[in-house]
Order: sequence, then C-alpha cells, then structure tokens
Amino acid sequence: MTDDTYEPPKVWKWNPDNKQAFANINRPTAGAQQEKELPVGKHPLQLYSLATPNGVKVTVMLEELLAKGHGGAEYDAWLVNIGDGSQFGSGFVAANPNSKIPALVDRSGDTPVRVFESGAILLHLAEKFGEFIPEGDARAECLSWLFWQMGAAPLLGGGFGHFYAYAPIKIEYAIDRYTMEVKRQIDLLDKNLAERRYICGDDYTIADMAIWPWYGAVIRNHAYEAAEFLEAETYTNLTRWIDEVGERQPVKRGQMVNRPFGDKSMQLLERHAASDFELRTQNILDP
Ligand SMILES: N[C@@H](CCC(=O)N[C@@H](CS)C(=O)NCC(=O)O)C(=O)O
Repeated sequence: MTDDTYEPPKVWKWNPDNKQAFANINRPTAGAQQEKELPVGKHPLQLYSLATPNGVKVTVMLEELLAKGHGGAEYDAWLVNIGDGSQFGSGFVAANPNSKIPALVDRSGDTPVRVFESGAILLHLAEKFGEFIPEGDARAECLSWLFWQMGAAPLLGGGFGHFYAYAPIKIEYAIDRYTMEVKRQIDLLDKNLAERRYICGDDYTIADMAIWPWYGAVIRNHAYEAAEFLEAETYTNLTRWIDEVGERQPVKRGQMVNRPFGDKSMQLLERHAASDFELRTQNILDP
C-alpha cells in the first residue's frame, strides 16, 4: 500500500490480485490476452470505441463530417467495454497494439488501414476529407494545439484525476503536484480563448474537438467532481468556449455514441446509421 513508510523493492513485481481502480484490467505487458475477432459493418469506417473523452473526440469528428455532407464518413461504431478487458482481444489488438480505445479501421481503400491514438485518428480524418484543419501557417498552430492536448491529457486524467478521484488514499504530494499542472493548463486555455473564438483562431478545428471533451468534462464537473476544487467557474473564457462548442448538434450526437452509462436516452451503444439516434437509444431498446 502507499504510505510514507513504503520502500520500493529492488525489482517491482506485478500483483494480479490488486483491487485498486483499473488494476483489474491493466497488465504490465502488451499484446492479446484472448482470441476475439472484431465485428465489421457495411460502412467505409469502422470505429471500436467507448464514450470516454478520448473516444468522444472521434465520434464528434465523424458526426461533424457527416453534418457537412461527407457521405464517405459514414461509420459503424462498435462498443468496446474496457472494464471487461475487450481491448485485449486479438482483433482489437490487431487494430490497436496499444490496447486502448479509440481504434479506427479505414476500409475505404483496397486494403484496410488501422489508425490508433485519438489525435492520429482526428488528423487522418481531417486530411482525408480536407475539413477542420486549416491550410498554410494556421495549420502549424492547429497541429500544435492538437499535440499539446495529447501530451497534456495524461497529466489531467492519469495524474490529477487519478490521484484526486480514484486513488484509495489522498496523497497531498501527488494532488498538489498535478493540481498545479492542471490549473496551469486551464489558465493557458483560458488566456488563449480570451484572444480567440476557437482554440486556433476564428475557425473550429480538430484542436477544439481534441480539447473540448477533456476540459469540458472537468470544468463542467462531469469528470472527477473537481470543478469547485479547481475554481472552474473563474475561467470565464474557457467556460464561454465550452458552452459554445457544446451547443453544436454533432457534438451532442458524438457524445451519445458508444455510451453505456448515464441517462438512457443519451446512450447509443452502437451506431450504424444516422437514424439510430432517434430509434436505437437505450431508453427505447431497454426501457
Ligand atoms: N493516447 C490515447 C489514450 C487512449 C486511452 O487512454 N484510452 C483509455 C480510455 S480513455 C483506454 O482505452 N483504457 C483502457 C486500458 O487502459 O486498458 C488516445 O488518445 O487515443
């Protein structure tokens, strides 16, 4: 256990009986743990995901592309329940050797192309459809914020969120360290959004789609119950942007896909057609 008397041993050993948060699904090794094929639907894009912030980035992007009339962005979204270890099935590991949602298989060409890491998936789709990524100098700014988010999120989620909300004991040292960093991150976003309507300027881009699900959830108290602790409401430029982005229809739809928790009318476990949002939410399928 973790207290101030803990002395790390010379060599760390994995304890498979560890019952702490997420310890039951995590392993110190990579690779498939069981044979399990992935389902494949009829659309060009096959998404294997769950509606966590990393998953929502991609479903928002796909819904945004469809709203713009890109029929080639039609997708089948299959639910991957990371709580039961589905990310360690052989089919999923073939799509993402890193065993984390989201994973996309692009079957629009002659051979299927796998894409993993949410930032890489956003970039793949932005380049494929020529949308939500600026040209010229603005492109570098957009990619900078996209990659900023990919580097920042583990400190927000794996660092702050884990030690503030999930760790079995409250460790002041860890909470202080990560709160300092997270407050700095949200102040950075707030200052950036004091100057700009969206993260990179006047246009809504994949950088907004990457950042919104994480910081929107924390600031609006949907993750970690830390909004008061972080004084979330004081970051008024950030809250203005969170509200504006949250009003977009594709953002509302994207959040419903592969969502097995919360209000049943917002849960669309699998998405295979646009009509599923009206016809196949859990309040209808499992009243
Ligand atoms: N850097 C990755 C992170 C993905 C990630 O951490 N996914 C989590 C859910 S949000 C997951 O699949 N966890 C399962 C596990 O750790 O076994 C990305 O952005 O795609």
